[in-house]
Amino acid sequence: MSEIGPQLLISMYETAATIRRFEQRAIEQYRLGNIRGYLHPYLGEEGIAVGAIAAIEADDYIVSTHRGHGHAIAKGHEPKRMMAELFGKETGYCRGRGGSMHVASLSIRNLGANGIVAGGLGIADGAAMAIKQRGESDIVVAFCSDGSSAIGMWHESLNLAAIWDLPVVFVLENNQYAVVDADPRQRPGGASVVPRGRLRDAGLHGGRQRRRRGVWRDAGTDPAGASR
Ligand SMILES: Cc1ncc(C[n+]2csc(CCOP(=O)(O)OP(=O)(O)O)c2C)c(N)n1
Ligand SMILES: [Mg+2]
Repeated sequence: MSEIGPQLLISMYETAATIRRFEQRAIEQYRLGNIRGYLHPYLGEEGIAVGAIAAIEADDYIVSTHRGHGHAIAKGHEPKRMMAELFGKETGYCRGRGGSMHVASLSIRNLGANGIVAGGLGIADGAAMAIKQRGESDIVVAFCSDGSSAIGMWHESLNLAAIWDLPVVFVLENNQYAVVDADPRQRPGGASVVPRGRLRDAGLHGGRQRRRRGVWRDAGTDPAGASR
């Protein structure tokens, strides 16, 4: 993908609007008591999943978070089957066994949402290592949260991805809160997570790397230029 034309923009908007509508409906049904367990909506964060996933190919992988409905829909999950999963139905993506926090589909190359904060990141590194060992050109996009940056798995995964030169891109979704802790309370001196989570040369090489970098810049989300 070299440029973002009107057609792509429209389809990205449609996907974002679908996620928004899905979440509004899920919240409504949760409040009615029709969805059991926890529900972590992606309301307001739609643009991150849509933008990041528009920049990759269908055969690339994603790893999601505890707030994963938007990632899944942006990657190609059907909203109806997603909702069936939330309702615990057999017709859901994981036959209703996963629910809101464990939606996954290998055929869509979504390696799964995860109830453990930062838990998906080790899986992302593992998948990226497999891709590298098989000599394939796919990449893994690993979504993570600001709260996850205080967890050991986050540090280990970014470090291993860097020293093993793995084809994984970490996308940190900083909504500035981890449960009740606002961003400045999460780190000493309120240090921003951006410099620590800055995308390094994440094992992408040649034209593919340049192409993807171009997309990040076009989308205005180039982490090297990001600031808070
Ligand atoms: C390892 C671990 N510790 C604690 C929790 C409980 N918990 C659920 S969500 C969350 C943090 C949420 O904040 P953040 O990671 O920034 O994600 P957000 O909900 O803001 O998207 C925590 C601590 C958990 N799920 N996993
Ligand atoms: Mg947060």
